[in-house]
Amino acid sequence: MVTFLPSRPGRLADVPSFARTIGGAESNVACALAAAGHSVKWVSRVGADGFGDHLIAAVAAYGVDTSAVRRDPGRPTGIYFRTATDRATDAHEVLYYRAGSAASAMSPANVAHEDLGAARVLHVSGITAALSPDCLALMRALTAPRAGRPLVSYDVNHRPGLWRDDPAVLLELARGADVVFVGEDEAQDAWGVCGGPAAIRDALPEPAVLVVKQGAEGAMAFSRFPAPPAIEERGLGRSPSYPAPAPDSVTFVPAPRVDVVAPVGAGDAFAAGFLSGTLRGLPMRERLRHGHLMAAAALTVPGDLGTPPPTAYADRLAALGDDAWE
Ligand code: KDG
Repeated sequence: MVTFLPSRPGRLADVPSFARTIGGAESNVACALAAAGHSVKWVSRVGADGFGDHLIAAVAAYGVDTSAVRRDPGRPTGIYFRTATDRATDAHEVLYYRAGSAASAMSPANVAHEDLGAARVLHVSGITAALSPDCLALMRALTAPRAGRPLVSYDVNHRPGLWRDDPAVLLELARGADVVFVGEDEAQDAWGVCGGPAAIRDALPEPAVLVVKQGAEGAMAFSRFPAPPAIEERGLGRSPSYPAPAPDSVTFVPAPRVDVVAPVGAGDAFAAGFLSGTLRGLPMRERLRHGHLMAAAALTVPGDLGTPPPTAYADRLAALGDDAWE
């Protein structure tokens, strides 16, 4: 999506002008992963309009392969406006113009398996499921078990402003994924699951890896694999031969303290850092730390995309002892 950021704080009704930039959960993850040196392809649909040109060029400038982004001459590129985050209440206003957008017409019929290529990881977001019945069907197809499937990573991303149906479908989709990211607050809002990370894991035992984000506190990962790198080394996406549930290993990593400018995009950055660590076969603690470091970069800028520390420096921070990290 093209994103419009306000020129000054205040209510949507009072902000006089907005600056154009880019946003959208999946493209944010793609840009952050490409910035971290990974080979990334973004699969989407945008309008055959100037905003679509801008979006493709801006995402490509991060090093993302945009060859699987289709142009739709009959539908516009999705856009949205948002206000600055009120630091006292953590609230901001969002105004979406994406009903009938090119992306909302994505479906199992127009997203080709070839577009996914030989990817090791496929990252999807619950936001897409909210856009239209066709998009929900696509999400169901992508998270369905099949032989040879890439590792499917899924960020729940509950956006109450987009849901007309019951967001419980976000839980159904999560059950089909291999790696799931969910905020403790969104599990409560969308599914009514209270009681913290352990209660969320009880409600969602299927994914091999479940990462529960606890805001400024940190994040907790539940992993069914005692040696997490085995997941991607074996190329293990959910298939009919998916391994039987095993006891979890549980890893908590506190988040570094930062002066938050805007929280939007931080979850995407966290997912990118975690997936980068996953693709590199790092231990779980370091995957979570890379997630936090990328999220910190996004939290401290007004837009969705921050500038994370260079990988070599982030690796040194991620390998610190617990006392130094905290
Ligand atoms: O995660 C960031 C996204 O929320 C933002 O870029 C816009 O995709 C978006 C949405 O629907 O909220």
